[in-house]
Amino acid sequence: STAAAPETPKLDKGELKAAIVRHLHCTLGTDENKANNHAWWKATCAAIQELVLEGLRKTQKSHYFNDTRAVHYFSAEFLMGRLLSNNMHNLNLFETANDALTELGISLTDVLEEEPDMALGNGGLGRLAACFIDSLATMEMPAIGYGIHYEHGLFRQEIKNGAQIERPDSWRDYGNPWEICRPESIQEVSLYGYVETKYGDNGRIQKEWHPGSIVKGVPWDIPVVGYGGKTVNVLRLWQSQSSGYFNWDVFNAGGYVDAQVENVQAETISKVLYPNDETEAGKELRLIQQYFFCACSLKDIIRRYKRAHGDDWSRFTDQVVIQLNDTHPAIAIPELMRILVDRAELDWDKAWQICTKTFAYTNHTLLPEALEKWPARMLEKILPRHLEIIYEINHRFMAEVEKKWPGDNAIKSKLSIIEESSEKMVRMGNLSVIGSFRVNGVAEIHSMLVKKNLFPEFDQLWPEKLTNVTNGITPRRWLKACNPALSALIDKKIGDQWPLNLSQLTELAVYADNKTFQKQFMKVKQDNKVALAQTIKELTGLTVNTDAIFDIQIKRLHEYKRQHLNLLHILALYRRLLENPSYDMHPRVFIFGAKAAPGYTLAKDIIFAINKVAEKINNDPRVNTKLQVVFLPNYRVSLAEKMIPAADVSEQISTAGKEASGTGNMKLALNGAVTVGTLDGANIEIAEEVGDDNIFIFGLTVDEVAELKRKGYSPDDYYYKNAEIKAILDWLETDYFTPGKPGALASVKHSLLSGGDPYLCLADFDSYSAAQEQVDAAYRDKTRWAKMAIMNTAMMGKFTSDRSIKDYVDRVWNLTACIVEN
Ligand code: 26Y
Repeated sequence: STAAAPETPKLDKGELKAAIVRHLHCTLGTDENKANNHAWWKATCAAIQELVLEGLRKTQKSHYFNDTRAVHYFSAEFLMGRLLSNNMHNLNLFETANDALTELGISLTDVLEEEPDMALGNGGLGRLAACFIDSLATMEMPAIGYGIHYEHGLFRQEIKNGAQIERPDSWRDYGNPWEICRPESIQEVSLYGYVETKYGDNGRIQKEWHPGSIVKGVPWDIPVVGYGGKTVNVLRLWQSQSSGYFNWDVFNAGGYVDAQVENVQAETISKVLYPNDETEAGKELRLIQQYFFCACSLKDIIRRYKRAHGDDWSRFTDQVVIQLNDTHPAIAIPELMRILVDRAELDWDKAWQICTKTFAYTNHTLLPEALEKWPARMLEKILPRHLEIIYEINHRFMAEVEKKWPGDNAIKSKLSIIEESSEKMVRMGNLSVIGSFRVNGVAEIHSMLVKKNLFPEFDQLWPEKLTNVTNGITPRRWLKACNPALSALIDKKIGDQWPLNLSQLTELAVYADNKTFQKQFMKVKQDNKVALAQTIKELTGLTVNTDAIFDIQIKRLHEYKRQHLNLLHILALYRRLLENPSYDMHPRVFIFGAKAAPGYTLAKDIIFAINKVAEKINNDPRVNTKLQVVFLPNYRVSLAEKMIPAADVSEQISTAGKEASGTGNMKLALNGAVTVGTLDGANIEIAEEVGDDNIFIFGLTVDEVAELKRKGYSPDDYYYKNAEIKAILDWLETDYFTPGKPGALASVKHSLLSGGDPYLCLADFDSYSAAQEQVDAAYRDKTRWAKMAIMNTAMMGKFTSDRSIKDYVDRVWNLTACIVEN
């Protein structure tokens, strides 16, 4: 590993104590007697931030003097979670801080709870970006994350009478101690207006965009501390602000009130994160958000490049690589072309050569509803010059297609950036493939499907372009910090270098059969379950049985992820227990965490159904010693950190071919949970690593799903042929779970019948139920289960995000580490 080893802490306990108290006095204006936990949190952050900023200065100096090539990770989402604990761990100051605060009479655990999550993302894609910037800094790679400084992150979820309510997330209301405003790097971004065609003296056609309005982008920098504390990179997030001379098309010298309207419009751009994932939100504001952060970021990159290289563009692609996290920042491609052609006056071919050596694109989904398309009319209104450039890119690309497939109009219309539907649409996926030098999927099977089903012709045209980089997770947050007891046990057995070289965990495998180690490992799990039970009690009032199997499904609520398949199985267990009170099963607690997109009705209905079924089962003394169901509200990074260490079973049950990778699957397995999963996404690679004995695979494969769909899938067949399925679905339509309100859960039933069930829940039900019986049997054999759990932790080395980053470095970015001197 190229990463640096953790150093002795830069401060001792006494110095840290003094720094915290100094900030309590001089930054917070309070004292030890008056300060509440929030003030202690802020003072502790400020003390840590001093060291962080020292590292930042040294890093920036090193990068500047070495004139390093850097990756620029463009992402509309960065799901960072909390930073204090992470920064302390990465600076090797966690223990010191714990001791320092203890001596001050303060609990570090309580102080950490004061920090609001930085929830500037929806789920997997946003959290992946956060893990990647952690690994980049740890591996001492010159890198910068670029995104949006949303005023409101993903909504806070409340559950009222079983239903999801969305409340605004106000993570910055009392200040963010980590961010630094950089007014010296403010950028301006144009919108709307029209394009003028001019004829230059050289006879050359010149295009000039006369914008209708201009907004300011204010950068906020969040330091990203690598493990070991040497490299400190930055995450630069743009906040929109009125430029003062905001001048909308129809603006006429209005007064003070009109000026306020402009301010509001400009500030709206970075106001909220769109709470959708996997379903396209065709909103004008979303396009403006995307363009806003891409344009600011490109200007920032070019300013930095010009400071070192002046107007000589010849070295640009040696210094700059831009990774597009899905198509959300794809508008950066025509924006760079505009800058090069209209502003720098390079000829098209030269500009295009630069562009296609600069961008690489990661695809995260095959679901058609998540592939972004923008109406050409909308682009024309907001970004008129960009639409022209896209047409020109497409025109030239179509000529290439004609060369490869002469006269084949079907292929042309499929590969065209422009979809000639009743309303002309711009396909951002096609634009991203055409404008990038590399395109990757996020797990082996997903990348294979990207090649075979999504972009087969692009793969024929450019056989080197499409590739795979399997996702990963940072073991610093997702084992060392979130599971201190397991980390300490691992340290004792194999030393403390595993956070930097996760493959070392295989050294645990020799202890998988060792009775003493099994006891120690399962004792840690048990303690973590007791701690989670306490959290469950606080959040829901429910007392759960900590001797039960903790069976956890945590992820966004979506039909393809099939939380409702889990629910059907819970209902099956409930029925079996009612019909046969001595039905033999080990007690199990099913635990869910999930947010639904606010406009996704069926997803919200499934949350409601889970909560109503939970209420009934938990209050039914006939079954509740064996079966309990918990829905934990407001699932987020900091709650995941409490749930994952306590999981016995990890539910990864998406329809084969639908989950691009999954990353929660990796976090749970790393913490010793055993997966019940389909052959989908990274589950396949997890199964390869842990071995068939240490995972429960069920369900149709990708090929079998395709075959069933081809033959014509009819869920009603299963309903009428399988008495248990019929009974369960009919049960949902009664008022059993919603007394006095029959039919309140009927939408879930009907979504699964008569031409419904698009994700084949009923087809996979029996196989799932059988897998769950195997889980039950395995858990009752304590030795067998302990071995399985240990083997999961031991074999997860592949899934460190350090390995993913190494793959990107080798196969996409071509970076070299820059060692930062201390
Ligand atoms: C177009 C817009 C509404 C949109 C916004 C967010 C579309 C998609 C998304 C987010 C997608 C996402 O989170 N995808 C997940 O990416 C993870 C990281 O690669 C994968 O592990 C996971 O399988 C995939 O669903």
